[in-house]
Amino acid sequence: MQVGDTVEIAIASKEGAEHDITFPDLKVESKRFSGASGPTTLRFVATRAGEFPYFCSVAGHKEAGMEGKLIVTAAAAQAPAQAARGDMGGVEPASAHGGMDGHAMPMPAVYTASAAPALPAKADAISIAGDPSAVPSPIGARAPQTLKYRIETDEVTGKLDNGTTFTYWTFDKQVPGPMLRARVGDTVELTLANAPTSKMNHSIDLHAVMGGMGGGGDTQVAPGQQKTITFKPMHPGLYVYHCATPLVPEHIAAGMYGMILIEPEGGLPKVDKEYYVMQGEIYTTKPFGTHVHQQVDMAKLSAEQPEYYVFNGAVGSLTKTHKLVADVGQTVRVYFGVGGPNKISSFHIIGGVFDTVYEGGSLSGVKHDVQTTIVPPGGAAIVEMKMQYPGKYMLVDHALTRAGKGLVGLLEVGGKADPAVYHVGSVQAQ
Ligand SMILES: [Cu+2]
Repeated sequence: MQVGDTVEIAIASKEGAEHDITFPDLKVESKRFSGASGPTTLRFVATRAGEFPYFCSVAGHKEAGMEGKLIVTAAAAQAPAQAARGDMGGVEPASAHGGMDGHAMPMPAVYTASAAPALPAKADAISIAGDPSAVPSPIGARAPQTLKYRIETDEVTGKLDNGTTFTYWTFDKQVPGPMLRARVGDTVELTLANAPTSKMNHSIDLHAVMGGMGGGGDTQVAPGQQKTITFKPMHPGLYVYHCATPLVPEHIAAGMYGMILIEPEGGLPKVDKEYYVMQGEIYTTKPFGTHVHQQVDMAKLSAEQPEYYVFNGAVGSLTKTHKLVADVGQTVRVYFGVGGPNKISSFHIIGGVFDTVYEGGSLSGVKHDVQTTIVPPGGAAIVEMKMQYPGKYMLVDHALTRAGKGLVGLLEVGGKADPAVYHVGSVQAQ
C-alpha cells in the first residue's frame, strides 16, 4: 500500500465476542463488531509512509495475538489497487480475498501484514505427508498411448509437526501432489476437480505442457466444479506442476505442488529403488515449533521469510511418517523437486555422493560424482546413488540452517559393511 491510497477494511466476526480494529498511530479505529452485529467497514487514506501497528483494542485481545502492522510505502507511479487483507483468526474480512481470479498474477510488492491470535492445534488433523515410495511404474519400451488422470484439490487440516497443525491446500490431500508419469508422445487427459468443501478456486500449471499457460489458464476451477485439459508431452524430463491461482505463492506455500515425469522413448534406465521427494517452505504467524494451529503470514510470505522448511509437506515426513530404504549394492534414484515457492535448494545427501545427476531434471546429459546439486523453485533434479555401505544417510538442503526448521529426510541402508569402504579407526583396525 502506498501514500495516498485509500484503505478500506471490511471486517467481520464469526463469534459472539466483540472486537474492533485500531490503528493508534493513524488515529483511526473501527466500530465494535461481533457475529451478531455483522461486518463493519473502516475507511481512511494512508497519509504518510511507515509501519503502523494495528490491533483489537478490547482488553486482552492484543495480547492474545490480535495485532499486526500496516506497511505504507512512498507513493510511486502506476500504483496498483490494493485490498487490505485483515486476517485476525476467528475474525475474517468480509471480502474473502485480495487476490484476483483468473490468470496468474505476481505477488504484489506492497502488502498489509496479517495477524492472528494463537489457535490451538486441531485434533482432527490428518497426515498430508506424501509417501516417497508412491512412484508410478516405469514406462519401459511401450508405444505412445492415451493416459487419463484425475486429481482433486482439497483444503484440509494437516499435521505440520508434533503438536502443530496447518490448513493445507492440496492435490489429492497430500504434499507433494501425486507423481504423474508418461512418455514423450503420449496423449494425457487431465481432469482437475475442486472439492465442494473448498473455499478457494484452484488450478494446475504443469511445466511439461506447451501452451495454455501450462494448463493454468484453463483449469481455474471453482469449488464443486471440474475442468479437463489434454496435452502431448514433447520434452522428456522431470517437471514441476503447481496451482496457478492468485495469489500463486500463497497456494504453493500451502502445499499445492507436485511433479510429472516424462520418460523418453525406450524409458529411463532401470534402477532398484525410486523415490519422490519435494521441498517447500511454509510461512506461519507463529515461530517454528509453536504448538498451535499455524496460520499463513502474508507479510512473511511477501518478505520470503518462512518459519518452516519441509520435505514432503511436513516436519518428519521423511524421518518419522515415511523413510527411504535400500540395501547395499542397490541403486537409489530420487526424483527431487522444489515447490518453493521461493527458496533454492542445495540438495545433498549426508554420507553419500551422487553417482549421476540429471541437472534441472533434463535427460539431455548427466553429471557424475556430484556432492550437492542446486534445484530452483519450480525446478527438479534426478539423482542416483549406488549404495556402497550400510547405515543412515540424511537428505538435506546444504543451506543447513533449514535442517533446524524441519528440512531433514532419512535414507536407511541395510546390508553388510565393507570395512575397506569405511571403518572407524586406523588402517589396521579393519
Ligand atoms: Cu490452489
